Amino acid sequence: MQVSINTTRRSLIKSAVAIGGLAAMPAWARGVSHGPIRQGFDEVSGRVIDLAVGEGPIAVAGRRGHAFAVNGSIPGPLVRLKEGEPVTLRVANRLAEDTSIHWHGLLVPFQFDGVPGVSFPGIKPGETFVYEMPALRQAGTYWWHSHSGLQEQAGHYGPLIVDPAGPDPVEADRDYVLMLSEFTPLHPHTIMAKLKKGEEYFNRQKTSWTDEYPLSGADRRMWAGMRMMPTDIADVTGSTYTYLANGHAPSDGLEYLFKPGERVRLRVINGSAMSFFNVRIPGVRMTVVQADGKNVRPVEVDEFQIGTAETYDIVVEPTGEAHTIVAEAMDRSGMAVATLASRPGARAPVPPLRDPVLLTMKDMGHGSMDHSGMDHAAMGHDMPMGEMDHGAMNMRDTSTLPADVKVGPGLDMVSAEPIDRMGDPGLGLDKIGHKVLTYNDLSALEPNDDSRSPSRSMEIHLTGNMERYMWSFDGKKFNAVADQPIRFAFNERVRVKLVNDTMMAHPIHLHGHFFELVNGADRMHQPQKHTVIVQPGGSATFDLTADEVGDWAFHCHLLYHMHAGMFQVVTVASPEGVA
Ligand SMILES: [Cu+2]
Repeated sequence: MQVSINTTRRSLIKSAVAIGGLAAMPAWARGVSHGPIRQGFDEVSGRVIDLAVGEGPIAVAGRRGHAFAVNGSIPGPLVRLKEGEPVTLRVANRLAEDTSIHWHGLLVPFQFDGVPGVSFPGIKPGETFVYEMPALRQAGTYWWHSHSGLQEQAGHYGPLIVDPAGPDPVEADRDYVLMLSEFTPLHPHTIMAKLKKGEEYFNRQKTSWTDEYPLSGADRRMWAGMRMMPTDIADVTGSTYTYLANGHAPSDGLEYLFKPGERVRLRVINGSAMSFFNVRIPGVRMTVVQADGKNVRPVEVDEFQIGTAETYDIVVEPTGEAHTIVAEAMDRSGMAVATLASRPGARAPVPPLRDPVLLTMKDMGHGSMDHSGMDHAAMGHDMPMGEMDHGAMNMRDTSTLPADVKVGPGLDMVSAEPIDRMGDPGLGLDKIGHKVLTYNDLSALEPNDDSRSPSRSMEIHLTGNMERYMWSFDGKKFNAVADQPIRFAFNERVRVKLVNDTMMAHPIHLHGHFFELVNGADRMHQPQKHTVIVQPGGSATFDLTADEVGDWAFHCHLLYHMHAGMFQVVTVASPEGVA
């Protein structure tokens, strides 16, 4: 299995699309094929692009399932667009249910953002919806996916690249996409039902009295006393997921060819429904050059964690015969694998999964009293954990919450001391012994265009009740009928602080905009992102210029969290005098 998206082939495909047009419409586009779904993707480009959403059987690493696919493959085709050019995307629905496509990270008129119930009614079975995009105002690596129900988990997603109008500041000899995702033979609604019954359903790394985790008896009593689990890292795990690289299981042997000395650009897209990945290429340093589609000042790292819906572009200069690209699920329950190969079939060793991750006091909102291992001396005492009075540690002191947070069954934890965790490399990576990317390493390559300081600040709490699998913002589960949107005046500049009152990391995504991480970079170089991970028990802050008029989704990108209610609508009012 080889990938070779080289320039020659790309231009061939382009011309084929341009010449062939609709006359050569393949079977899937006519809606007649319900044959097996292919793994891996083709490329589509041009001024008019046709996409068809269908369904069919799929087999991944010997396991069979039923899946949704766009243009007959999972992931769906790489949509390749050009900055400065308009594009028409026609999406035909060949399913028996409604569908949609959201263009993740693209700045588009809100009626083409593709969120049913927020920006358009959705696409009915048999219908074709035409997205008319005006000249694109950006370049970079993005992706697209269904925003209808749980379709994304079933295969409805694909990569999207916008090539820059001018020269690309990132120079590379090879340009590849690495889209990470998951396959499960389970129906997404089955997963949702199991999570509702018990959030720990998929966790096969639970602590027990006979496990080998480095926990003392006192640690264990403390966690038990709180009725919480220090291994509660991911809701859905490798016990049901096969982790995919461009739709391929590790055993498929996905390959990226290179010649030693070449600069290889890898566009890493986390297109998963529920998984964070730790990405590394043992023996090869990676230079991060883009985050969420925006160029950043190059940062050299050995590893980075990528949250659901984030993208990172990296450049590597491999020298060996072969190097393994490892995308390990954050909870270490499995990995997606690919190979940088100097000749077809060349392989490097695949490292074993590292030890499972344990949550710490920091992840429970006690940022200033991290008891996990090493920090006792720094706290000015070396008292063993068991002697501290954890019974007195109130996990649900609601007195510190702002008045607009609803206190009820939807909220089982409040972060007592939520510290800013944007300097955090991500769960399990703080003592790894090599350089791991953090948000604080990122700065914008080009200066930002809004130099104003924010005129208003707001705080939004990420809330949940793990036991009941309830997820929300500010304790209020989203309800399309009753909800009051978050309102911004046109062109208003707001500083938004997200406080995580849960023990899970949430990747929070705002549609239609980029926001700037408040990460210590000078204001003109705060990195722009469309998705930000808020670490457990901690906070993350961004500045937003609300200059895209319309109604926009704002949600956790963990699919089942969004589905359970961690979702809100952001409304940006029209400028005065404009309808
Ligand atoms: Cu979430």
